[in-house]
Amino acid sequence: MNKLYLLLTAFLISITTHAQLSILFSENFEDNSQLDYIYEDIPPGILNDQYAYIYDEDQLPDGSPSSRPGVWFLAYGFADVDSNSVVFASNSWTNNGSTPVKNWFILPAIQITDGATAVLRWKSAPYQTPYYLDGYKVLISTTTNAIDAFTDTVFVAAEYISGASSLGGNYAAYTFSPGFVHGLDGTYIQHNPNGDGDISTPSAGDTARNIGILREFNVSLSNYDNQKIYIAFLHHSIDDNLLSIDDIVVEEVTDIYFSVEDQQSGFAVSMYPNPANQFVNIAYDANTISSLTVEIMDQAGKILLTKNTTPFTQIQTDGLASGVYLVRFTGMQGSVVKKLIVQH
Ligand SMILES: [Ca+2]
Ligand SMILES: [Ca+2]
Repeated sequence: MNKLYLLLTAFLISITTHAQLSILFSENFEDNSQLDYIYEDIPPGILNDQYAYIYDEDQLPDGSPSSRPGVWFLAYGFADVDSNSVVFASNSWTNNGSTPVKNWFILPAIQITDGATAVLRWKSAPYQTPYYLDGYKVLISTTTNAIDAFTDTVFVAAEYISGASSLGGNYAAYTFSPGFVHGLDGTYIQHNPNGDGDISTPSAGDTARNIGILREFNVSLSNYDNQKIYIAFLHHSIDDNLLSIDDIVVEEVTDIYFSVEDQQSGFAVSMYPNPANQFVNIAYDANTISSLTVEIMDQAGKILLTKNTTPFTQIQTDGLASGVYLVRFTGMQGSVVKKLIVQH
């Protein structure tokens, strides 16, 4: 009896894995000797798919006092908590108030095989915000890695347009281009303790120059099922300062498993990622569940969103505020409630 119990325990543990991730691309910039695949200043579209490219389309000279390169370069993360991480940085300080820099970082070709679950994740941080906040775009091409082939825009970070530094950290008083404004929600910024006026160590009161902390973003690649894609980070900003990106990952889920508890309850349902950012995937075992309705509720039980699912369904969560939600799954068997965390 003892032996049977032990075997059963081992069996339970072995099948409680939820999902198997395939990493299709990953770069954290930590190992300098591993970055030879990144080519510099050869116009993209000429060499083959295995290479990444950094390309200085604007050719504007540096206007900063620091002799910064015209293309992406290796640096340490700007904020104290990021300062041990090597990041990819790009300069927009040109003293040219009308022409944007266009610094491209184009990843090697990536073959998406399970678009329903494929995700691009990365982190970024501006050197300062809101004053002279740097903006950028994430673009996708499904044809070649030439710069005019990047016709799909999947993410836009806003840049500073106008507003004096005397406005401090009052983001509402500044104007920005369309897109995500880093620091607007008061998170992922560092106020600085040293009062020497240097932007690298600005004063505690200089909230116009909060230093950006690396913040993770993700976008679904569900539009690119079974396609070969190229992903580009285009630093596109007019005379601001510096931008960094880090921890770029493209991944997809190849196998989905369901927990024993879920299977025993008759609800072999998997919900991921959790915490969710822009979307959550709902997957269920079509062998045991014929149909399933999903309701996302606030903690008081008010239904915010209802969806009839297929065995694999993606639900956008970018319209939900950060917080804890209840998700009710209802099928022929009855219903079950799980917790979903949304984190922006
Ligand atoms: Ca440039
Ligand atoms: Ca890094």
